[in-house]
Amino acid sequence: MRLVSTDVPARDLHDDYLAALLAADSIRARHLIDEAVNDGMPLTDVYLKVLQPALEEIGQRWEAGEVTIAYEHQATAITQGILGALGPKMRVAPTSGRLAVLACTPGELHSLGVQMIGDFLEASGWEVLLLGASVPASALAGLVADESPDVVVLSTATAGLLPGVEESIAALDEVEPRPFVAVGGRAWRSQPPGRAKELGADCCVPGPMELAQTLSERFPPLTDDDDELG
Ligand code: B12
Repeated sequence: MRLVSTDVPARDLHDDYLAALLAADSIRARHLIDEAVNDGMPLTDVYLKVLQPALEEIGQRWEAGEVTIAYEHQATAITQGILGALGPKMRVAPTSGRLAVLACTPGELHSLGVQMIGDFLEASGWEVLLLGASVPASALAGLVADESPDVVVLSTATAGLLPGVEESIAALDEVEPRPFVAVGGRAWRSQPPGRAKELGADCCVPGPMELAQTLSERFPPLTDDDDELG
């Protein structure tokens, strides 16, 4: 994964990509991203400086009544398709021996953020089980009991759905061994510091870079010795 970043081209690409989305020009939108990636733009920049802010801008315009829900839906569908093509380019063979289960909390339909998180973790050598939108707490806990991941990542974008985080963590508390629980997503931006800990989460960081960093420190790659002990 290339981490060197050049802000101006990313800003220009963001503007062009947003214009293509607003013009419902899926061919141009995909072409712009393909070209930037082929020209060597770091995928982390494409994700965090182009795709994510373009969708945020679409959301603001939808909220302001400037674009309809139909334009928001097609912008999301185009971006989801692009993520599907870029994900495999981010991925490296799992090298850490670590497993993460990723899910949106109950009722939460915003699933692109958790998909991005999965791509960043896979780029860091994690094996990822991506469950996607609105995973009921009991079903999540059942899968976690079966798979014994090191980490469960819970994503919540809608502020009104934060009670689902507490419900999910309560269900995970019953699983033995209890996994490390990381929470995040847009809904947390409006929460006071310490709120995530109060709900029982082990960590709450803003974005995928910070999460990958935190988890690589907390869960260093397993060695052959760990296998023998385990
Ligand atoms: C696309 C979209 C939808 C789509 C989602 C489709 C899909 N498959 O995901 C649909 C149409 C379903 C939808 C529905 C709704 N939406 Co909507 N939606 C959006 C929009 C435009 C883009 C979301 C997106 O994909 N962003 C890009 C991703 C990559 O960003 P992200 O989710 O923030 O994720 C990043 C970080 O937050 C972080 N992250 C995410 N998860 C985690 C987890 C961990 C552990 C960590 C560390 C980090 C992390 O990393 C990601 C990458 O950087 C946003 C606008 C916006 N500002 O985001 C509104 C927005 C989120 N939606 C909004 C609303 C109001 C709704 C609805 C309530 C509308 C309605 N009346 O029905 C419903 C709620 C549905 C539900 N129950 O969840 C509001 C939320 C406001 C609020 N205060 O909560 C927003 C902000 C729009 C707005 N400006 O008003 N929406």
